[in-house]
Amino acid sequence: MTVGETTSGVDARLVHPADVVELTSSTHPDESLWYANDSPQFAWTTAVPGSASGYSCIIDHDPATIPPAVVSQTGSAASFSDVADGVWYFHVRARDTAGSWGHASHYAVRIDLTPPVTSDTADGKWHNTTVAVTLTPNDAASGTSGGLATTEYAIDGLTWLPGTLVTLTADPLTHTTDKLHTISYWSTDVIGNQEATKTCTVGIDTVKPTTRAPVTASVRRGMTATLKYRVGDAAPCAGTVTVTIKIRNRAGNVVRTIPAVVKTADPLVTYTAKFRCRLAKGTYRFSVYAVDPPGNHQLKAASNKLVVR
Ligand SMILES: [Ca+2]
Ligand SMILES: [Ca+2]
Repeated sequence: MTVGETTSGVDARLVHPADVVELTSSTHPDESLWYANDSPQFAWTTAVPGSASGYSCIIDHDPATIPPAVVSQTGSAASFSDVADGVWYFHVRARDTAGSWGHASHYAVRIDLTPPVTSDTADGKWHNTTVAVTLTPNDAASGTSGGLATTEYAIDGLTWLPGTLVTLTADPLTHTTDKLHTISYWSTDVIGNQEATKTCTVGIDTVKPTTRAPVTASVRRGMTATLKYRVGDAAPCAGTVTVTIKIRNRAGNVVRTIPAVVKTADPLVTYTAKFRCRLAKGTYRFSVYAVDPPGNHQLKAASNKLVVR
């Protein structure tokens, strides 16, 4: 509570008999602390008990508001409800029985009923290298620093750990961490308002896709050639691969590239690539390349013969 103004720590004016003293709050007893209570109550007395004939009260966000010289109530207590989150200041001054107003008194209340909101940097995509996900809690009232503020996360529903940096390790040698990982997380603010658990996903896939070209192709020059192929990618994976086909002559030079297409990775499905064949008569080889969304390329491109008659 602050009574009137001071200069250099010395009270700069005389005490008015109706000055409000002992302004307290039973609901928010410490002005420096946050409370999860939006119904603050205040009570006070005057310097000379019984000297007041009425009071002027206001609650706002300004620490130094002087309530107007208009009696708003006669009792020496006030309460409010549904007060929004934030720092508020209750102001009160009293009028004595002769109509003279005392100095204003002020009381700060800090209200926070709202949990923080945590954001994440997960992209929900598949990766073949280690991924770091950053969790960032935000809280407009009591904040996320100190007190009961914390952020906790769990990877795939396992151990909950405090922290804001989540590392999903990729191991291309053992593939043991390959998975569509789910990160669960929540934060609390300084006074412990807890956010409902949120989740995000990050896929780790270090396994290369595979291609097959089980059928020899044959085409009359000038007609449409049909190249058959299959593509696979072991789970866990995104389920699609980007396929490119290159046709080489006997010397090994690429003479035609079939533009990349995205296909569902299913080793049981035979796909076809068609093109109008203007290649010279002869024997060629077509090779099927695949890359999965995280960027793993097939180890050995399947290939087969293309005969142009
Ligand atoms: Ca809060
Ligand atoms: Ca893969």
